[in-house]
Amino acid sequence: MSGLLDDLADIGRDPHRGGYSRHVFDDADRRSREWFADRAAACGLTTTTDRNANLWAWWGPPGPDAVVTGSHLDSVPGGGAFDGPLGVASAFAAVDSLRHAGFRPARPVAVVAFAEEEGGRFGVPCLGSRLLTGAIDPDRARALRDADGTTFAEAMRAAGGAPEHLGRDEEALRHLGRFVELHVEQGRALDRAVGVARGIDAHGRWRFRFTGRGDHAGTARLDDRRDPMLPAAALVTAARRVAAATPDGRATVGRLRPVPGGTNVIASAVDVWLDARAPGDARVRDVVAELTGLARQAAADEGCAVAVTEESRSGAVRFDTALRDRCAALLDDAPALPTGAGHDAGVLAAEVPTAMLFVRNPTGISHAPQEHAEPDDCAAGVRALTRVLRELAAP
Ligand code: HGY
Ligand code: MN
Ligand code: MN
Ligand code: MN
Repeated sequence: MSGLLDDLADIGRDPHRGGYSRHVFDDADRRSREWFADRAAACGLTTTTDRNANLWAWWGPPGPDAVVTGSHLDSVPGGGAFDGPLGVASAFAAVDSLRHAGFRPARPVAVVAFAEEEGGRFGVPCLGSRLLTGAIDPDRARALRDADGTTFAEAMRAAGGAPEHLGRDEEALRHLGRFVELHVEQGRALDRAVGVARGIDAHGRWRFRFTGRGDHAGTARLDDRRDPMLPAAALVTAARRVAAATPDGRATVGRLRPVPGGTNVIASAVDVWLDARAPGDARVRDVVAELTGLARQAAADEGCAVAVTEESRSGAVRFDTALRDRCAALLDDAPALPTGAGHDAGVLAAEVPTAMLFVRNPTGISHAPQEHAEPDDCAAGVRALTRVLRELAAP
C-alpha cells in the first residue's frame, strides 16, 4: 500500500509551498493519470476516461449496478500527500487483494478518480463529479478561468479532451450502483484506525470583488483615497467573528487577490474568496448574508463598490444510513463521524447510495503538508475497504 503512495510521491511536489500542487490538466495531473493507468493495468483493470475527464478502471466490462470506489488525485495548492490519493491507492490495493484471493464479483467493480475535486485551478470543487451528475452547467464549466485566464475548455482541449461533450453522463450514472470513498480523516476525532462518515456539512464559496481607485501609495492623501483593501481586510476579520457567533460555523478567507498588486500601489480592486461552512444550509446562508451586509457597509465607508458572486454551494449531505450502517457493522462498529470537508461522495450521494470510510490522521491537519496517516492505519483502511467491496460485490 505505501508503495502505491510512494509512486505518487514525486508527482506534483511543490518546492515553493511545500506539499503538493496537482491541478486538473497540468503536468502533475498528466503524470497522475499515467500513474492511474499503470496501476489499473497492474491490477488487470481497463482504464477509460469519461466525457468529464474522470478516470475509471474497470474490473470486468462496464455495466449497470457497479460497485465503484475511489476518490481524486488533484490537490489544493501546497496540499498533503493523502487527501485524495489515499482513496484511489486504497481502492487499487483493495481490488488487487480481492483478485489475488480469487474473489469473483457478481457485478462490475470500478476504481474512479474524479477530476478537479479541490477546485484548485478553476475554482469550483468536485468539478468532475458535478459535471457527471449535471450539478453544474457545462457551459459555465467550459468558461471557468484559471489564474492565467485559461478556460477549462482550452485546458481540457490542450490535454486531449473534448470539452464540447462535457455534461451529465447518463451511461456512467447507469453504471454507478454504489459508491464508497475512502479518505484520510481531516480532523482528530478517530481513536481507532478507521471510521465511517455520517454526513457532510453545508458549504460554499463566494467571491467578493471590491473596487476603488488605484493610485500612488506615496502621493495620494489619506483623506482622498478609495482603497478596496480596507473593506477587504474588514471582511477577512468579520468572517472569523461572524462564524464564531454561529453554532459550528466556519468562515475562512484563504485567497485574496489585489489588482494590480504592487507594494507602492493603492489597489484598484481586490478579490476576496470566502469559504463558509456549517452543519445546516440555513446557517451558511445566514453567515454569508451577514458578511455580505458588512462588506457592503465597509465598502461604502471607503467610497468603494463591492460585487458578490456565489461560485459554488453544496447543501448538507446525510449519507445513505443503510449503507453506512452496513459498512460500520462490517468494520466492528466503526464510529460514524460528521465532516466539514466536501467530497465527490457528497455530490454522488444525490444519485446513488454512497458511503465514506475515514482513515485516522494523527495530526488532524489537512490541506497542508503536515497531513498524515500511519502505514498501519492505511493498511487497516485497505482491509476495511476490501471487506466492504467484497460484501457489496458478492452474489
Ligand atoms: O474543500 C473541501 O472541503 C474539499 O477538500 N474539497
Ligand atoms: Mn481536500
Ligand atoms: Mn479530498
Ligand atoms: Mn514611480
